[in-house]
Amino acid sequence: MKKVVHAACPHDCPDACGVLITVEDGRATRIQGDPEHPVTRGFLCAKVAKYLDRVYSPERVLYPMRRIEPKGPATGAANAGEGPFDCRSGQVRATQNWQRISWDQALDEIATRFRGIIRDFGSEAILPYSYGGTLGTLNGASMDRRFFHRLGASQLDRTICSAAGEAGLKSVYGAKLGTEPEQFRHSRYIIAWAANIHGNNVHLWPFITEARRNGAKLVVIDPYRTRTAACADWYLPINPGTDAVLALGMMHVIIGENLHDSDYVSKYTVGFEALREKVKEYPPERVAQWTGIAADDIRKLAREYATARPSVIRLNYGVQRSEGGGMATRAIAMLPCVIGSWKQVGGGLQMSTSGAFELNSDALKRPDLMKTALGRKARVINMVELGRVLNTVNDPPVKALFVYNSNPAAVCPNHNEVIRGLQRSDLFTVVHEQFFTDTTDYADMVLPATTFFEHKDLQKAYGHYYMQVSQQAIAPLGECHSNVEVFRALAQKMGFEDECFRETVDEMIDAALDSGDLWLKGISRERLEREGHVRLNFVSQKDAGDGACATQAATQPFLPFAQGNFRTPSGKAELYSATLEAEGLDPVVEFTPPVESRHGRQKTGFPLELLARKADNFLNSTFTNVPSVQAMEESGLLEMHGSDAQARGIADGDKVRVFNPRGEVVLKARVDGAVQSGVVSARLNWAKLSPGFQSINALTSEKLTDMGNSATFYSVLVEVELAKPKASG
Ligand SMILES: Nc1nc2c(c(=O)[nH]1)N[C@H]1C(S)=C(S)[C@@H](COP(=O)(O)OP(=O)(O)OC[C@H]3O[C@@H](n4cnc5c(=O)[nH]c(N)nc54)[C@H](O)[C@@H]3O)O[C@H]1N2
Ligand SMILES: Nc1nc2c(c(=O)[nH]1)N[C@H]1C(S)=C(S)[C@@H](COP(=O)(O)OP(=O)(O)OC[C@H]3O[C@@H](n4cnc5c(=O)[nH]c(N)nc54)[C@H](O)[C@@H]3O)O[C@H]1N2
Ligand code: SF4
Ligand SMILES: [Mo]
Repeated sequence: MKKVVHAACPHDCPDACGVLITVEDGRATRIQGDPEHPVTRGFLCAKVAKYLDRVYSPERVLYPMRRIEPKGPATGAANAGEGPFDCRSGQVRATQNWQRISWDQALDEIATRFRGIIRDFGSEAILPYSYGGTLGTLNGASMDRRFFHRLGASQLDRTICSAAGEAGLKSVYGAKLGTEPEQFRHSRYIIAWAANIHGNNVHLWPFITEARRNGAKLVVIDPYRTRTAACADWYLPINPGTDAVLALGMMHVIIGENLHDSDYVSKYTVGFEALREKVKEYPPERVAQWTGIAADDIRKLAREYATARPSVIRLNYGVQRSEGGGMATRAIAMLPCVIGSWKQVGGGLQMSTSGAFELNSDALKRPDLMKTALGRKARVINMVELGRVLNTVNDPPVKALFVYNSNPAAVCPNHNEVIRGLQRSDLFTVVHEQFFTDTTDYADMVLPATTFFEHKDLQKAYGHYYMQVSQQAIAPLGECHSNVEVFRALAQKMGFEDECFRETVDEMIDAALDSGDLWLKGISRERLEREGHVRLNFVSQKDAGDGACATQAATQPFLPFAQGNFRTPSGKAELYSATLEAEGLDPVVEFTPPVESRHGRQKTGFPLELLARKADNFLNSTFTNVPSVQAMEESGLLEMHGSDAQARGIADGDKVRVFNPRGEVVLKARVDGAVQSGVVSARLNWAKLSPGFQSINALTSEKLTDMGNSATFYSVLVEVELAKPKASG
């Protein structure tokens, strides 16, 4: 029997593609993009186009497994330390480490260990650790949260990706809303600001192509010459971590030359006078010294951006992975307010659209259950600081770690400290996973997880405004269970009687959609199941009673801030923020060059700025072990500028040692003009697929951003030298 099932890609990617899965006799035989989806329009990125290889990989975790050898990657691999090696051998090693057990045994053992830890150390000695494995609403954050709230476990502050940018954006707009991708086709001037569109957001590209066909100009601001930069009309390489000052310099020119929109500014913003004073300190000549962008180019950029209307900014999260990332996002977010481009179709800015999906989060996560367990809120642990927390926190120490939807042994900063913590023999670690990752190498128990082919979910997006239901296409492989089912079963083992642990998936989807939010009005599970995707219903409070207006709102371009409607305390775009002031931050914008940048390097003795970037063909550390995807990505490279290579006697293809006080990695030098002098770049991968079992996160730090307590993956100083040839024999 053959059927085609509608699903939605749940990977941590703004596009949230509509997907069609062909199933024949219970086996998925084809994956393709849903041509009906108005944004993702029938194509998939190269990695997900190969998804059958991932679902049916011989390396899937299919059964609960208990560790029988000491923690750590098995050492028997012939070429350990040499990598990358064929990950098939990884599977052989993985099974050697493990003993298959039943689900019942596994859950009993977890419940017993948890009870013992709670008795001896309190429930906050248990720490959940999850992030973006799936962004499905249910499998991302629902039954798991209920479980850990009811348990009274420590709470995890999920800051590893976007918290600084979120804080920066919200400080100006009060909400994570932005320009619809479909509107980019109407733009005349598009700035891709720290936005690797070809790599990370490929479904925006056709809209940009359409705009350019109609004469639009594409400008890219990125310290790395991405594929997007290579295709741009104008590429501006910027010194890492200096974006705030570029935005201030642009506003210096725009306001100084009276190119701002005084009508919009006076109606819908607060603090313009304070901003006008602030930007006086940033003339282009001064900004050029920080950013490495010539003063004349800064003037030209500002003038073009302010006058070629409509102009739009695709700001992505690259800027906010720096020490000053919150303020940089804040400064950039002011630009469309100052020039009033929010008024126009094809104007404004997009960093994230996720704030439009106001689901009933309390019903899904039940934070009230924390009170049942503890009588108060549980302590909060920042996921970025996992290394420090595992090694030093004592009040109480973390005695159990439950990892799902994440691979911290690859993605977390300060890798060596994370590994040191994960190696603790007194730490009980459970990992719910689809594969034997870097993190399962340190697990006491591994539980098999379904992929999105094998479970149903409700799918939001952070790069467009369509809600989808992702249907289950095939039965779970082996004994895989979804996150929802694992935490449901564990709740039962722990004896939690609350009704919410018995809710079905459909009941949870219904509860999620039942938030009373106007933009969700008329969007039911049944309708999503019927139509596949539904655009949010952008009706205003005023129009809500009027059916005709509501229908119109469903098809009209969405202009979130055309008439103000900012969700800040003042209701206006806050160019001056009293909230920031109360937190002791500069209420306008503060620019402090990162300590770990060329401006601080004299103090550290490490001269090169490292961009520890994502790979275009992987998704963080996901897909890195799929051979057909590996074939698309040349791994293990350190990209560097010719002058930096030459100064160190390094030629293209040489093995180099990249190091700083936190760690070292061995990579292959690539001298091809992707970075400016003073900057080097390497890409994320599994540690065990890398030479010496070292993630590039061995070099990154746990230092937090200025706002949002996020990670600083792009504020890293290193030195590079030729790797010593290995002694022969
Ligand atoms: N193919 C692929 N797609 C992905 C991912 C992936 O790993 N691979 N990851 C997904 C995830 S989790 C996320 S959060 C999104 C993120 O997507 P993006 O926000 O695009 O995140 P990054 O790739 O971290 O950074 C974007 C760009 O910012 C640049 N950059 C670094 N530092 C600076 C700086 O100081 N200033 C400026 N102007 N630019 C800088 C980087 O070189 C990079 O090209 O993408 C998602 N999509
Ligand atoms: N150096 C450096 N480090 C980075 C970044 C960077 O740019 N540079 N980017 C950072 C960013 S932006 C992010 S978002 C984080 C991402 O960090 P993570 O969210 O940890 O992302 P992944 O590495 O993709 O790991 C997700 C894991 O979840 C598993 N998984 C997928 N679906 C499910 C499921 O349904 N159930 C369960 N139980 N497991 C599932 C996958 O197999 C995968 O191993 O990494 C951060 N780390
Ligand atoms: S990873 Fe992104 S681009 Fe690729 S299929 Fe998923 S949502 Fe689409
Ligand atoms: Mo991310």
